[in-house]
Amino acid sequence: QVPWFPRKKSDLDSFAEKVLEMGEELDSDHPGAKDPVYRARRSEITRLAKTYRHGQPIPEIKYAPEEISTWGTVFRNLTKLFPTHACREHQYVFPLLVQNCGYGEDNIPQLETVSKFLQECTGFTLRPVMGLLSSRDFLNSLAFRVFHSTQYIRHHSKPFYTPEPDVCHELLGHAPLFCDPDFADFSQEIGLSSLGASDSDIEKLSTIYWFTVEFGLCRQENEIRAYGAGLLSSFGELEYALTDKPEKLSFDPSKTSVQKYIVTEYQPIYFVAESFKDAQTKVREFAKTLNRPFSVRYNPYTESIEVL
Ligand code: H2B
Ligand code: FE
Repeated sequence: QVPWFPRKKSDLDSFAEKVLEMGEELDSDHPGAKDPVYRARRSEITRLAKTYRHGQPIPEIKYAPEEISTWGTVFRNLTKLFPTHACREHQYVFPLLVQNCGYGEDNIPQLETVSKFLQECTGFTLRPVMGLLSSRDFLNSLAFRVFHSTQYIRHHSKPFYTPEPDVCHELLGHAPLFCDPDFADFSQEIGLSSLGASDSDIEKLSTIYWFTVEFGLCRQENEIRAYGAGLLSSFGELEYALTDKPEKLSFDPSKTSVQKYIVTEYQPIYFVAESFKDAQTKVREFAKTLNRPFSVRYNPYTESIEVL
């Protein structure tokens, strides 16, 4: 019994209402839980994501001064570390996002602007989402070169902490890398492997996603640099990850996919990739060992999946 999976890009519309947590409600320990103004703002923004459909322009959000100032604090601190800590691909594209997409400490870029820019670079697009999707839905969308992005911002009382993805994490951590062709291919490869995969294989692919797209390190000119969005959007962990405190192992899908991890603290272990191309090849080989009685290919002309 093969689990259902999306066959065409518009099938991703069916994920819009299936959000795991914090889509509409905030946990009691969320920094914004007791702030009615913040909660109202969150529901305003998530409502727009809930009704978004494939092909529509992503609604523009008019961010309030307080929201822009939170973004500014995050932006100023991270951009100090990027030159010494971010991978070369991130450093190459960041100034282009400043020039073309309104990245800056005084402006939160619009998802629509960034999505159009990504599309011109690699064909990746952003799609607004209310909150966390299931691993399966989230990974499946990568097969279509679609990245689900939140549009709200973390609570202003804790600019360096968020228990969930927010617009700082998506736009400063994830979006720049999707401009890189090899990284785009790598991400899509994980997505393709996840289509119709068993629950235990989804678990393995999620773990690979965690140690690469979220917390990946890579070797560049004999130095180790960060490319994972969880690192590139966290001032504290970005600095920590490149010290010799954590353990650093070579990225190897058969080992990486079964590594246990914690989500609430800095990672004790990171995996280092040789390059995005190499990582993609390794994931493709690994995918062949998963138990799925067919293979798939994405047809970019019809924006649909061909089952082989
Ligand atoms: N949903 C959303 N909206 N953003 C994410 O970054 C995300 C997700 N990550 N669902 C997924 C789960 C990740 O933790 C993996 C694939 O399990
Ligand atoms: Fe993320």
